[in-house]
Amino acid sequence: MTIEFSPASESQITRAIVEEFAKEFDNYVETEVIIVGGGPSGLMAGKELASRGVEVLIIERNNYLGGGFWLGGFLMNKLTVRSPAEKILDELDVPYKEYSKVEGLYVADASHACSKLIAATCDAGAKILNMTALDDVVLHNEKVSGVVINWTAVSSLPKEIACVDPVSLESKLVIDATGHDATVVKKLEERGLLETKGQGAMWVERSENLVVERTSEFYPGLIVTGMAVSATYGLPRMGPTFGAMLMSGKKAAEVAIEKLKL
Ligand code: 48H
Repeated sequence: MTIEFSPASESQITRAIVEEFAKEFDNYVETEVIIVGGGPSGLMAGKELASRGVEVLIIERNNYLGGGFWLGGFLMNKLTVRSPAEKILDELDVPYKEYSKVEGLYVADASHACSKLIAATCDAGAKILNMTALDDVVLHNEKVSGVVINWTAVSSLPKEIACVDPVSLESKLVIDATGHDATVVKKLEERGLLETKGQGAMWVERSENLVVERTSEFYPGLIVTGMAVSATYGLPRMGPTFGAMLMSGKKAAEVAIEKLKL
């Protein structure tokens, strides 16, 4: 079988990429919401916001999205959610089954769940900058007003051969979805503007409801979601069960929408 691909030269392919990237980047230099971290909570927040018509940009330091959602527990490609979070798996059209010995505990294939969530977030219209790491925050009049970013690779270059200045993006709100590191919150803590408690020990039955409950604006302009909430408030951890991550992402989006209305 012979297939004839459309003609395109090397330079045309390069221009297609550069021009489209530049146009999109330019649109998001000033935007409504920037989410730092493309794990389950950040993706969920991005999907909800974009599907409600909010301009949203997700900054992810890895070359892949999904964070800890890809692996589930202990490299076994299975993750769990506890009721009522299976409703989110239904929304995402992720197949799952109830664990036969525990009512309300559901098991899904991690790679299937993660790829569906990524696809839903992109389909909703959220834009992604990957291989891009948070370097700092933009702070105007004691309100987080954007982020300072650099290519992830820059941090692994020896300082003596490359000093690459980062660039800044402005936004009405920033969401810290960076997981256990709570990287955005830590930028404010480094300056003595707030204090975090560090993550608590494992206690699944106490952890998930608390994460969702505490998902909120932690500092003017900065909403915290997912494991960043645990690290910020010193809440117990929950191990490889992801319902709270998804529900916290949804709540972060609701909080953002309320703030954007003000
Ligand atoms: C750009 C960054 C930066 C940065 C980090 O870890 P994640 O999956 O986070 P959550 O909160 O959405 O989900 C947590 C979950 O995966 C988990 O670990 C659970 C439930 N643990 C329970 C337990 O007891 O251990 O995703 C965070 C994302 C990752 O993709 C990072 O690469 C990214 O944020 N990220 N991106 N700039 N400075 N720091």
